[in-house]
Amino acid sequence: MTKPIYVLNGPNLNRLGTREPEIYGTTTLAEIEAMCRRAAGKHPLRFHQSNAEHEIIDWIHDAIDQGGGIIINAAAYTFTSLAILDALKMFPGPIVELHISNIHRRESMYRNSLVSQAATAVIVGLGANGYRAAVAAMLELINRKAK
Ligand code: CA2
Repeated sequence: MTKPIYVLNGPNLNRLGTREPEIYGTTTLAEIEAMCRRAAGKHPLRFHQSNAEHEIIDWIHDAIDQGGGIIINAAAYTFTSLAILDALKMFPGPIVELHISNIHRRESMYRNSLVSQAATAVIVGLGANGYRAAVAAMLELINRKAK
């Protein structure tokens, strides 16, 4: 059975496309989900967003039990959540950390990602297209491991 790719999104990302378009663009999260599903093709994909830390942790636990890879935009939890980092460290497969904006060009509080300590790869600054790139990269990482 093919293990699904989990695409996990953190707080406030459900409001994408509604404000700060100069930083985050105009694409909504629903459009990003459709983009991810197209990029994944036949590969199963679970797409989630929550404003609650514990829900994100529960989805990481689901992925530990049944996922092939995790793509995560933990939003503000990226910089604060040791609990999300601890959960990600338990995941045995590839993890792609993703940010729509280039966090390294921003204020200092956005530069120290905890998630990066568990990530296989990091994609930042490609806007919503970063999700498409992340799914393509994840398929390669999963297939490379399977060979
Ligand atoms: O660039 C990213 O993807 C971020 O993870 C987005 C987070 C921010 O805390 C990170 O530093 C970088 C914030 C998301 C805020 O959500 C918005 C939703 C609608 C409009 C504007 C922002």
